[in-house]
Amino acid sequence: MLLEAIYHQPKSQYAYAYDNETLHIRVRTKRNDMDQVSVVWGDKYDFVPEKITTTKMEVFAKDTMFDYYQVAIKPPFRRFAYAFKFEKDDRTVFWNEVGFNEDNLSSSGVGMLWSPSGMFEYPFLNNVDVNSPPEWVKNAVFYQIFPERFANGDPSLNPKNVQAWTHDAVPTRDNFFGGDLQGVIDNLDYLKELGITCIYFTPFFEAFSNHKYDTIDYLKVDPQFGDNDTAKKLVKEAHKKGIRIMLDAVFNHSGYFFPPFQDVLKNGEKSRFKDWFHIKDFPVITDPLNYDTFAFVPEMPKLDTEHPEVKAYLLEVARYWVEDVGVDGWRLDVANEVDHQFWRDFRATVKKANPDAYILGEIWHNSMAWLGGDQFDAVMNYPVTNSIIDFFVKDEIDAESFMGRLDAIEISYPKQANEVAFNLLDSHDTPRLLTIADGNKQRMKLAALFQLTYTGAPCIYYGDEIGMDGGGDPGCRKPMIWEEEHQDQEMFHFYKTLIQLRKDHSALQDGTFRFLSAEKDNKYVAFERTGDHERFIIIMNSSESKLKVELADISQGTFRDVLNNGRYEVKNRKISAELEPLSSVILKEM
Ligand code: ARE
Repeated sequence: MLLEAIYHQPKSQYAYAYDNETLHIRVRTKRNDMDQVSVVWGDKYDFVPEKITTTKMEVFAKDTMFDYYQVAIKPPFRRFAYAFKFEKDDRTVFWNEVGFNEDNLSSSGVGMLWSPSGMFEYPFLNNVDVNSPPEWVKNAVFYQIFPERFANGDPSLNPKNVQAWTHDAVPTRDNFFGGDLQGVIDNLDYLKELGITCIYFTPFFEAFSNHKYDTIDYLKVDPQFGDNDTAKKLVKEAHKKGIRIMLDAVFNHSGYFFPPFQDVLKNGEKSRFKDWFHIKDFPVITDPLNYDTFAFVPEMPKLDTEHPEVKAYLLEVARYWVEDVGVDGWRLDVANEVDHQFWRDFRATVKKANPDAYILGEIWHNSMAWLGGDQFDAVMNYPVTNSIIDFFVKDEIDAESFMGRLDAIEISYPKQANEVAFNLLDSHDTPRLLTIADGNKQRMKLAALFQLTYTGAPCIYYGDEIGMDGGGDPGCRKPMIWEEEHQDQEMFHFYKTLIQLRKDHSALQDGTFRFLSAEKDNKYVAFERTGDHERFIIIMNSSESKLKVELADISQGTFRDVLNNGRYEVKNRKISAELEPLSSVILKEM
């Protein structure tokens, strides 16, 4: 037993409330080190040996170095004092807040050295502290739209010098193509046919650039896209078709032409808005920059979200779009550079307007500091994006590392945050998936198939479903291709089929996920997804060779290949399959 590898932290992703009565307790050990791990627990106000319970834990995640054990417990009085019990061969070790203990144990594991004061503790499960993301997100399939580039439904709004909307148009940092909100309304049936259930819009508020991340007026739709009535119509029409709407909140910074910033430029220290930003000295100059900005972009002055007026203004913006216009969620731009207290108040405001609204932070790194229940429901899951791409698309890691990376992400967050994680493969900030795959559509499909059968809410970047390509910003922002002869219809059919499969089976949405095979040096993985009455086994061959695979330790059952209709039997707890290079089988228990 390697005691040094053991880790647990009370009141963290290792000990949290999953719902109003259930606590999840997790502990880390060295990989393959223990025969058994348990939680030994009791009520802190009635901590007597007869009332101590021992509950076995199960391994729920592994990486190359560690096993992670988890158990769900419903303590009768919603509070709980606990220790861990580790067993290997003849050795038993207990661990509580005081330390490791092998001596002086009674048979229940509660010896003289054990008192509630030495135990780990979950003091009380208060409902308001439970991280409870909206249920609908577990079943959602998102679709990201960059409004300037999806469809032009109202040419009368076209900006000057609009470029021709052709399949080979080239986006630059500052050209315009005339996309607008009416264009989205006109194509809701297309999106419905694809099967998506929520649109994530990058910003559509009044701004100067084509991407609109440099806001001028947060309460107004950009005149190139329509007006607030168009936005209301869009929300109404989308809702009628069962499609929700999420907007982009760019609250870290405003745009250069935001009137308060213009006032500061004009009136300097005398401006009543001088404290709305982080200005180091006056007059304000851009070279060298003497105010804080997003990155080093002068057009994006950083807002002081601690300032009461700024805060009140932005919270009203958050409320307005949710309550008065009816949008269903906010994606928060540069979320990790805005103060935590702002986000706590933002959450209170948004959830008051609509308790079911989804709050999604744009954070590319570990985000536990925002996912404790008081700030965001989820984050854009770029660490998952990168793992999927490195394994299926770039062929840079083996199956064991792939599993290790995904499981390490899973253990980083409470289960409810993973269930509504925003799993994207590309976006307006990255090259398109097909381009990352160097045009290899089989590899692109492997990545998409994994995304659409994995835990968390998948998001498709507009146009991927018809085989669009494009490099990093601005290459990934081409106008959507609408001419059918230039669309990859087979790709559309692939996405549509998988989206429908996911929507038809809750096991693929919030069912349990478990790797069945992810071995060192292998280029294939197998995993199981189980729900209340359903079980799927999915095998994915990410190598350029044919694969013959036999999975062991599978409980009895007969399976059907849902995409190709073959029949598979479990014999002697084994199931075998043969796969073509770069292909997958999705087996559903019959
Ligand atoms: C423009 C040009 C770029 C140029 C840049 C800087 O297009 O080619 O490099 O200016 O001069 C928006 C526009 C961009 C625009 C940018 C600045 O969409 O086109 O770029 O404004 O005007 C980090 C942040 C993350 C941020 C990314 C871009 O953490 O929040 O950088 N993403 C959001 C939006 C963007 C948006 C902005 C922020 C600004 O999604 O679209 O840009 O409002 C690593 C790091 C991450 C880093 C990531 C990407 O993984 O760990 O922290 O994200 O790379 O760089």
